[in-house]
Amino acid sequence: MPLLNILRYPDPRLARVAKPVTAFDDRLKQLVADMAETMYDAPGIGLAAPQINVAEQIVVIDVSESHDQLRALINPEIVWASEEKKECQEGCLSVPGIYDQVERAERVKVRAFDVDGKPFEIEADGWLAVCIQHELDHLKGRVFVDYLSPLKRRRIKDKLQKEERERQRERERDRIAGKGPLSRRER
Ligand code: GNR
Ligand code: NI
Repeated sequence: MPLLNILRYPDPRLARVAKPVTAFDDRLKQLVADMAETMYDAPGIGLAAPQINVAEQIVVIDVSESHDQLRALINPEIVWASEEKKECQEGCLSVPGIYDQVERAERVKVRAFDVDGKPFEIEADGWLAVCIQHELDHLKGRVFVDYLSPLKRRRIKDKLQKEERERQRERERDRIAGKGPLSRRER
């Protein structure tokens, strides 16, 4: 199964609002399997479809250390969030190398469908609650840096754009040297 390429901030495709899934078919199951593999490989505790350039409401999450608690959330909705908030250090596979504090609801209740179209609910706290809110933001076109100050956001954008230009230069150099395109692992 192929690893999927993860878009990096500030790619405008990360800012699109994801559409609901309408067909619970083999294509969806394959996509979820590929997203899970990509998430574990990264490694990350969650991945939302917009991050792999699919503008649909699909999320995979596994906050366990044993990597055996995979959940797929299709068309998820937060139906309740606690008044109590907490600050948490967040990172994002689409914002590599950047970590900062974000305020989230301490507990949430989320309603979603599994890959077979069966509805379920999760009441979450701890890392799972943080991750659910982070992933559902991706479906709305939001990334955690949107909660930071304009100054911090500007610095993060500049840093990642500089890194992107550097990667492009390297690709160009390798192309001229006659090497093939790099695999995701080498990038
Ligand atoms: O792997 C991830 N770790 C993480 C840590 C703190 C808060 C949120 C996250 S989600 C992130 C993976 C990711 O970018 N999902 O969209
Ligand atoms: Ni993320």
